[in-house]
Amino acid sequence: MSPISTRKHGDILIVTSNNPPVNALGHAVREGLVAAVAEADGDEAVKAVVIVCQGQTFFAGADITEFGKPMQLPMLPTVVDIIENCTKPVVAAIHGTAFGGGLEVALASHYRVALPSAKLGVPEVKLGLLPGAGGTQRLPRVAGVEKALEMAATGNPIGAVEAHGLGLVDRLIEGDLEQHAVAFAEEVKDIRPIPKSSERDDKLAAARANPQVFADFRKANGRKFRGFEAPEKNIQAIEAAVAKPYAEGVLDERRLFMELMTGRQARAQQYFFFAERKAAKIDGIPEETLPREIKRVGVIGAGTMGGGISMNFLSAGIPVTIVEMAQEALDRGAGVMRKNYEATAAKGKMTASQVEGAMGLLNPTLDFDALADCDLIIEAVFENMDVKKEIFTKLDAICKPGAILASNTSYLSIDEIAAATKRPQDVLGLHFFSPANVMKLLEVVRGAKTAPDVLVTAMQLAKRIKKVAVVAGVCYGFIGNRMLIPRQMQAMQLLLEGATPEQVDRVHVEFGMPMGPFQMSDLAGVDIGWHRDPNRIENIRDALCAIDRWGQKKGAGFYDYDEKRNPSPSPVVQGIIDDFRAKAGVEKREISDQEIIERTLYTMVNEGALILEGGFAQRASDIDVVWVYGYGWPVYRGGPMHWADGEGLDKIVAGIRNQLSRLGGDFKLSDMLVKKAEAGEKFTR
Ligand code: T1G
Repeated sequence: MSPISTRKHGDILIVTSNNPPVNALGHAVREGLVAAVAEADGDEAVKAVVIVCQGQTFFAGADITEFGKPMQLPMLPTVVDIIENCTKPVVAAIHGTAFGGGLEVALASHYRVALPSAKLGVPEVKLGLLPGAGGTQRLPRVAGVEKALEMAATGNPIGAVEAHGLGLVDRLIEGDLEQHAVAFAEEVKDIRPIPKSSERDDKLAAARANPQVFADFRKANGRKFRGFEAPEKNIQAIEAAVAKPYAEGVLDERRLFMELMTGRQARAQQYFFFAERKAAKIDGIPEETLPREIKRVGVIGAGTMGGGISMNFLSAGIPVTIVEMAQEALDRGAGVMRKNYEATAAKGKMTASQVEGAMGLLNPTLDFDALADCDLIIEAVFENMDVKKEIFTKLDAICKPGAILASNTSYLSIDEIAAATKRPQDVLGLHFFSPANVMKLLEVVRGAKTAPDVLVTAMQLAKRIKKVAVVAGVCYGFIGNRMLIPRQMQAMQLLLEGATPEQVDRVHVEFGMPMGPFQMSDLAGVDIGWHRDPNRIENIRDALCAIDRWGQKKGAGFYDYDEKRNPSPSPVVQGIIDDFRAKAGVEKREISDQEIIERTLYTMVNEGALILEGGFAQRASDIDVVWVYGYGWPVYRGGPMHWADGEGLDKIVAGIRNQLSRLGGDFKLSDMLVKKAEAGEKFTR
C-alpha cells in the first residue's frame, strides 16, 4: 500500500502522504509522488494539484535511514523536477516542519500555502550535507540570497509568517489546511504561465550586483562554522545559483552534495542524529510505564546552578519554589535570573511580558517547608555529601508521597544520598551542566533503587524543558565528568614532562573542541574542588590556587587575562611548572601533538569503554551524546566512541599501550576495548 494516495475534489487532484512519523521522503513516497503527477498530467479533468501530508508534519526531508544504502530510483532530484514540470499548477499545503527534501518538494511546487505555526527549513547542514534536490538553487530564487545563505549554512528553520513576508509562502492559512489549499488551487488553476521557482531570477540580481555578500557572510560566521565542511559547500552551491543558469548550478549542487555525502563528517553527523534520539529510550522499562505528574518544582539553592536550573522550568511554564538560607542570597539569585531573562529579551528572543510571565512563576522563600507541595525537588547546593544527606533527610520528612527527590550533584553517589531517606525509589540524580539554563545536556542518574516511573518522568520532563537527557549509572562523575578525569590528569602530567598549557589547548582546539583542558579549567574555576588550604601545595593546581590564580574570574589561572578576558601564556605559571618538574625529578622532553591526542583523548575513550563495561551507560552512543552536548565535542566527529571507531580501535589500543608507562599506576586498560579491537568490532556501528 503506497503511502501516497490521490483523490479528486472537483477539478483539483489532492495528493496525500501518510508516512508516519514524519512523512520522510522514502522510496515509496517518491514513487507515489511521481505516479500522482503522471495521473494529474494524464487527466484532462484535473486543473490543479494539492500536495498535503497527514500526521504531525509535511515532508520532513529525505529518509535518513536510506543514506549509505544503495539508492532506489526515482531519486529526489528527479521527483522534484517532475513536480515542477507538471502541466497543472501544484500547490504545497504545509503544516509542521517542511524540512530538507520536504521544502525542496514545496519549492518545486508552483505555490505554497501554510499554517502560521509551520516551520520551513533546510537543516541538511546539520547532517553534514546540503539540500541536494535543487534546494540550493530554488531557495535563493524564491526567498532571496541572504536568507537562503542563512537557512542553508546554519540549518535553522524560519516560521511560516516570516516565510510569507519573504514570498516563500504565498498564503497563510487559518483553519482547515486542506480545504483552504483546495480553494487556493481553484484560484490559481488557470494562471499561465505556471510560475517555476527554477526560472525566477529577480531575487538574484542584488547578489549578482554585489557578490561581496558571500565574503561578508563567510566572515560573519567563520567562528561558528570552524571545523565543519558542510557550511562552506552550502555557500558555494548558492554562489553557483547566483553565477550560473539553473541547469548548470544544479550540477554544482550535485557535485558538492556527493563530496559531502561520501565524507567522514556527514557519516558522523547522521550517526549523531539517531544517537540523540536513541538516548531518550530507557532499556528495560516497559513502554507503558506512566510518568508522574509534575505541576510544581522545588529548587534548593539559588546559586549559579540553582538559578539556571529554575529558569528551565519557569521558561516551560512550570512554577518553581526556590529555597535559600539567607535573604541576601535569595535576592541575589532571583536578581541573576531576571538579569538573564532581560538579556535574552534584549536580543529579541523573548518579550518583556514573557520575562514577567516567567519571573511571575517564581516563589523565592527562606521557608524549607514550602517545598512540601512540590512534585519534584532538585537539590543544588555545594558538593558535600554530609550537607546533601542532611537535606535529603529533611526532604524525606516534609515532602508529600510520590514527590521525586533529585540531586544536581556532579560526582557524588546517588545511592548514598538516597539511603538518607526512607523512599530511595523516589530519588535520582538530575545533573545539569553550567550554565544550566543554556546547556542542553542533562545526565539523569539512575540509582540502584530508582523506580521506573521516576526515570520515565525525568526523561519526559527533560523534553519539556528542551534538554537532551542521557541515563547514567551511579559511579564517580557519572559519564561526562568521569571521562574528564583521565583527560585532565594526563593534561597536567604532560605539563610536567615538557608540554605547555598553550600546546595542549591548541591540540584540542585544532581537534575541534571549543577550548582545551586548561582554558576550560580557567573558565570553570581552577579552585573547583580545591581543599582551600593555601599552605598545602601538592600539585600545580594547588600552587596556582594558593596565589589566587583561580582562573578567568580572578584575571589569572593557567593563563593571564586582559580586561577583555583574552588569554596569554604566563611566565609565572611556567615557573611553577618548572619547579614541580625539578622537584619530581622529571626530565623535560619534546612532546608531540600525537602524544597529546593519545594520552588525553585515547584515555577518554578507554574510560568510556570502562563505563560501558560497568553498565554505567546504556549504550556507546549515549556517551557520545553526553560529550557533544555537555563538553562541546565536535559533532562532526560524532563523539568520542564514534570517533574511536573511525580511528580504528586497534590503533587506540596500540596508542594507549605505547603510552602505558606514562599513564600512572592505577590506569586500567578496558577489556571491552581490547576485545573489540582484536575482534575488529566497533562501539557505534
Ligand atoms: N528520516 C528518517 N527518520 C526520521 C527523519 C528523517 N528525515 N526525521 C525524523 N525521523 C524519525 C526519528 O528518527 C524518530 O524515530 C521519529 O522520526 C521522530 O523524530 C535531498 C538529503 C522532523 C523536526 O534533517 O528534525 O532532506 O526515534 O524524535 O522531535 O535535500 O525529526 O521514533 O524511531 O525527532 O517531533 C533533512 C530531520 C533530511 C529533518 C520532528 N531533514 N528530522 O522532531 O521527532 S536530509 C531533516 C527532524 C534531506 C535532501 C536531503 C525532526 C522533526 P524514532 P523526532 P520530533
